[in-house]
Parts: sequence; C-alpha cells; structure tokens
Amino acid sequence: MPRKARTSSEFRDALLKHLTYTMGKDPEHAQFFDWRMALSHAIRDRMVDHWVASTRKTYEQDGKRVYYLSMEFLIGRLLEDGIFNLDMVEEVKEALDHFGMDMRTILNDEPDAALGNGGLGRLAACFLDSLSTIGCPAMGYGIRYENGLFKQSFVDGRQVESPETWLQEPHPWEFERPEVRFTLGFGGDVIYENGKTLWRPAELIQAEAFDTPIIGWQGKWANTLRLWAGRAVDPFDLGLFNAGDFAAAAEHEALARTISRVLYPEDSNEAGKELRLKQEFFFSAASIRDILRRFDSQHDDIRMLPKKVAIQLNDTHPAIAGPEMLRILHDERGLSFEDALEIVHGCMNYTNHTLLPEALERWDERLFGRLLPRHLQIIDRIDDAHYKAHPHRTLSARSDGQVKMGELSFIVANRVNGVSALHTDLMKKTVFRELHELHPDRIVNETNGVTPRRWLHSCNPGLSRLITDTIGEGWVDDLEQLERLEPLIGDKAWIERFETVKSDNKQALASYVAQTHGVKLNTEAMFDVQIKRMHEYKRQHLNILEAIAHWQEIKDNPNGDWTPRVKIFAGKAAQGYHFAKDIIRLINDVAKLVNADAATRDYLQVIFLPNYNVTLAERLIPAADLSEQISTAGKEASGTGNMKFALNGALTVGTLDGANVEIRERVGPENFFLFGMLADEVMQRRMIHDHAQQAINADPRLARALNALRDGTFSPEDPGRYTHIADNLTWSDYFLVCSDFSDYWRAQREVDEAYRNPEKWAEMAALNVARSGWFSSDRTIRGYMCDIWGAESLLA
Ligand code: 26Q
Repeated sequence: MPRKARTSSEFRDALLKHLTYTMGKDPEHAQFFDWRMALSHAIRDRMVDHWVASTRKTYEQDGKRVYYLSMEFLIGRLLEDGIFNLDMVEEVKEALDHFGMDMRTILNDEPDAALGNGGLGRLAACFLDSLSTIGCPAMGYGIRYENGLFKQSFVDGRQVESPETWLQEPHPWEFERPEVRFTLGFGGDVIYENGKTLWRPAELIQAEAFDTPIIGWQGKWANTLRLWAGRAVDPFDLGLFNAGDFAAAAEHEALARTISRVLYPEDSNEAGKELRLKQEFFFSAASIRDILRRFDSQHDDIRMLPKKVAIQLNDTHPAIAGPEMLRILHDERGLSFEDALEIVHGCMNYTNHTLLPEALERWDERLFGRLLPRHLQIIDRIDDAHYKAHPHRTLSARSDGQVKMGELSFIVANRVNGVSALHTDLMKKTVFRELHELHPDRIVNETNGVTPRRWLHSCNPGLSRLITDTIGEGWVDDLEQLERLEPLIGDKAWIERFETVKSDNKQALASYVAQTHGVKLNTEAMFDVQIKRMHEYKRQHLNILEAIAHWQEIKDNPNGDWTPRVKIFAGKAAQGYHFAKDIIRLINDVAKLVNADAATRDYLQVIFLPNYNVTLAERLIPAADLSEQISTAGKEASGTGNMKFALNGALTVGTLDGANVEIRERVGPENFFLFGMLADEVMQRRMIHDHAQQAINADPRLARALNALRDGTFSPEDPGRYTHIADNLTWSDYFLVCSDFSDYWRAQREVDEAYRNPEKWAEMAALNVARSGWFSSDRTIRGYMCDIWGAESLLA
C-alpha cells in the first residue's frame, strides 16, 4: 500500500481502536503505558502487511536464504524504529497530538531490549535492519532471554548491578508460536544399533519460538527475528501436585526455563560454565532443526541444501550448530559422514570478533562430553577428516583436553571472516596462522558497518533534516550519497546550519543530564565522549589519567587560556571484572573532586553516566564533538561506535586499531587525531621488560598523575584505594597505557588547539559526515551476500 494513502484520521482511528479493544481503556483514563501499547500495536499492524508479503515472496522465489545465528541481539527500542522505517513520524505526531499526547514522552516509556553485551550484539541488530532494507531473505536466530544485560547504578561511585526485567510488562512486538516447538536433549549415552550410531539423551527440554518482524526502510521488506524460549517437555506433574508436593510439581518447568533466563554478562570468556554451553546448544540445535524443516517443506534432495541455505555463525557461540547438523544428516538421515560433512561445510560460515586469547571459547572435554557425548565423537571425526586431507598438520578442534570452538568453526566453515581490514590481517598472522596456510582462500574481510536509519536518521533528526534539505532523502538507504555534501562545506551559511545542529544536540543532552543527574554541563565546552564496555584494552584509564594530568596543569595556572572540555564516560563492567570496576570508581571519584573545584570547573568537567545502553548511546552520539577510540593497537577487532560518532559529526582521537584505520583513510588523516603505537610496535614494546617505568621516567606529567592515584588525592577517606591501579600501570601495564601516554597527551593538545577555531572544526566534522557513507551496514551486508552467502535481494 502506498504509504501516504492512509490519512492521518485513519491512523488516529487505528490508535483509538487499539487503546479501546487491545488495552481496554478509554482515553480519559489511559496512562502513558496504555498509549504506548496502543501505538505499538497500531504500528505493528502496518508492519504485518509487509511482513506477510515478504514471507510469501520468499517462499515463492525459493532463492537462497540466510540464517544469522547469534547469542546476542542488542536491539534497543523498537517503536521509534518502526515509526521511522515506516516513515510515519508526522502521522503519529498528529494522531497523538489530537489526544493531547506527546510523541517523545510515549517513545521514552519503552524499555530497551538489551539482549546483548555490546559490539557483537549491536552489530547483529544493525545487520537485521540492513538485511530487511536490502530485501535479502533472511532470519535471525537467538535466545529470548528473560533478563537482558544487567542494569548498572552507582553507590558511592561503585558499580552495582541489578536484574533487567524487560519482559515484566507485555512486549508488543513478538508473536508467540506455540506450534513451533522442538524437543532437544542433553547428556545420556551413545548407542549402536543395527550398524547405526544413535544418541539417547537423558534430559529433554523444549524450545519454543517467538517471532519479531524486522521491517526495513520504507517497509519494502520485512524479515523475522526468531528467538527461542526454554519450556518443559512435561510442564506440570499432576501426580506430585495431587500428592501435595506443589513446589516439586512445577519444578520441571522452572528448570527448563532457566536455560533462557539470563544473558551471560561477560564480553569475554570466563572459565566454561555449564549453563552457557547448554544455552549455546539449545538455540543452535533448535535453529538447525527449524532450518531443515523449512528446507524439507520445499525440497526433497538434501544435497541441494548449500544452494538454498547460508548459515552465519556470529562468533563461535553457535559453533555447535555444525556438529549438530552433521549428527542429524549422518546419524538420523543416514548420509555418509563424508557427504554430510560436505553439505554442512557448504552452508556454514563463521565471523570472528576477537583476537584476545582469553575470549576464544574452549570447553573442558569432560564437561562437553557429559552434556553432548555424541557431538564429542563427531568433532573427533571432523578432526580425522581434516587430518586425512592435510596430514602434515596436527591442528585440531579437540586437543589438550579441550574442545576449541575457534578451530572447530574454522574447519567446518566455508568462509571465515574478520570484521575490519587490520583484524582480518592479524587473524591470518596470529590465531589462525596455520589454518590459514592450509586454507588460504577461506578467510575474507567484511568491515563492520552501522545502520544509518537508527544511527543518523532517527537518533539525530536535526542533522538528518539538514542532509535531506541539502541532497534529498536518498542517503537513508544509499549512505555514500553523503559525499554530495562535500561541496557545501565551503558554504558559510550551510556550515552555520551544521554548527547549529550540533549545538542544539548538546543543549538537549545537557538538559537531559541536568534533569536525570542534577549536573549542569557547560555546553560551550567540547563534549569529549568515551562510551563502550569497560575493558583494560579499551583503556578508559588512559583517558582518565590524561584528564587528571590536565586538571593538575590547569590548577598550576588557573588563569591560563584553556580550551574548556566536558569528559563524558559511560559503560558497564562485567560483574567479576574487578579491575574494570575499579576504573569506574576512579572516574567517579575524579569527577567528584574535579567538578567541585572552583579553580578548574570552567575548563574541565568529568561525568560518568550510569547504565549505558542503546538508548543512551542514541542521546550521546549526536551531541559529541570528540570521539575517544583509544584501544591498544591490535586489540579492538573493529569497533562500531567509532563509525557512529564520525557519521554524526564528531572528530576522532584514536589509535591505528580496528576500523579506526579505515575511518582515518576515508575521512582523511587531516580530519582525524592519530596517536599511539602501531600493532607491531606494541608487540615489540612488550619485549622491553621495564617499558612502563621508562615511559613514566620520561614524562613528568604521567608520573605526577600516577602519584595522585597513590597519595589518595581522589579518595582522601581511603587513600590506598587506587594504589593497585598505579602499581599495575607501573609494574606490568600489559595494555601500554604508560607507553602511549605522551603521544596521547600531544594529540589531545592538538584537539584543544583545533577546537579553538570553530569554523575549521565544523568543516572537519562535516567532512567526517560526508565521507562516512561507506560505514553503512548496508554496504557490509552486500559484502556478505556477494563474498560469503551467494544470496540475492528479492526487491525488484
Ligand atoms: C563467550 C563465552 C562465555 C560468555 C561470554 C562470551 C562472550 C560474549 C560476548 C564473548 C564475547 C562477546 C562479545 C564480543 C564483542 O562484542 N566483540 C566486539 O564485536 C564487535 C562487532 O564485530 C567489534 O566491533 C568489537 O571490536 C569487538 O570487541
């Protein structure tokens, strides 16, 4: 249906109908919640038309389908996304206006769907958006966690976690599919019967599907996100109940549900946890069965599978999907092991997101064998087959008493990809060096991207409007059109409009921070933002040490001509990651002292905003002047926040790490503040046993800042609080904070200098916008479709 064909009064009626018949309220008594639900249902109705049409077309065309298996989908809010993708902003505003409701207030009532930890989960969500925008027939598979990523608050500056409960109120976007259920097993034995090998699991559980429509730009296409929830096979034991044991009667169900209860809140692998492995098998096995069932409904020849199905493993978390598919084809359907392996290999692909050794998944083979005895045997056979083909090597998925999910994924996959040029290059040279030598064509690069619908059009309406006024609306699904802004950057009137947008966004953020946290930010100052998971390799401590040194220097000369800055941090630390949590506390303690210092507060403010999530990122990124991307070179696989900032007109201070390298190439080195060692220099530097002390001795500013950690400046009531951080940086400093400090300081002073020339700064920022079009996840997905999946768009 043409999108403007329905009049706004029609939409108003639809809204009122849902308020009345779905929510059972009359407008007089409706709460924000009721309005949000009514609006969500009215919007959802519009999505469903497109969704049904897309599903029908996918079946009719019978092309190759893409399945994206991911333990995480960090979606954020869906209502605003839906309204923007359906291009219904004005209609919705008008309708709500009619009832005296404000759209912003309603949208802000929605909780985030936080089914992910960070970059990997958010990437999966951007990919879903792009797959639908492009019209690629695809489906996302994951877990319907009842509790998403924990909520973070601060008590005396310390991180405190509490459960996140997004499903406590009704979730209007999902469709429960009680008819789509699979029974899965764990444990038990492997038996041999009539020449066949069969697995007889001891414990059974059901996976039930919940579907969410994912609508693309202007509703031209919609795919499905299918999330699995754990259910008991035999939910309620009436015998026990009648015998009076009420708790035991419901126990099955409670146990079954724990499998989809919580998201593991780690962004790197801590020692193998049984429940985590169960979750991985649970959703991978359910997804594989669903994929095979759908294939079978349209085809009889299983050998056609690689022509019709491409499966993408989002990191190794769903790697067990490979052995499970093999088990079904070989054990259950009777294909030879070799044929089964060839089919599986033809379908599977694997994306690696990290080179950090501690984040590569490995399972103790005893634990693995206890839960998945048959899969352990299958993994051995995969190793055997690989060894037969490449006898001169002994690389294997199972060795040293462990099951190595990275090796397993590599061996099973048809294509293996990294997420930025540098990362892919390092994969070939480090973790997968030997496997890459055996399979030199297997590794490809697909540099990450972000969806411009959410990360520009919807989160930054001011900039979106300016761009559309200048070059039309085509950029929203063809982001490289932003290049056409470049000629305007010399135009004084245009650049003034560009500056006004940024300054309005800063005002908006400042009023939000004033309202929610009671802190008044200086909007004349540069907004310098570092937002991401807390991790030593991301080096939030480098940033705060520089802030401390800067503060000390301002105090030495309070009448100096300083460039005012507001340093904004946000990010969660894994519960068990004590060092990261101490960095949060340090930043909060520094903020407390510095913000209260009358001598410096006009020049330097520091704030750590609690509970970083997608929605907070949507507020912060449009308001940023400076983006901090300062990881130790070689450690950040790609980064995607870096792209969002550049696209919203922030300049980057950053190392040559991950996608920073490609961002700098594209926006131009003169529009990027580079500092720090390169990846190979980092490796060299670590060979010097006293690298940190050398750096400290050479830089009195660094020495003084570290001293302030030691002498209790920021924790007078507990002077020893930060000694261990200073000690760590002085005596070990694996992430080379000290070694990069001086160059970081230099880059920051160049940033100060540049900010003092507002016209020049605005030009540089606008060039960042104009040249960031390549970082659209639409471009990334086209790359996967062409290089990895061999899939085609079904849009005319
Ligand atoms: C593994 C085992 C057990 C428990 C948890 C995990 C686990 C969970 C999440 C391991 C890793 C993750 C997340 C990794 C991640 O977010 N990586 C980021 O991926 C982004 C998208 O490619 C990149 O841009 C980032 O550079 C990378 O850090």
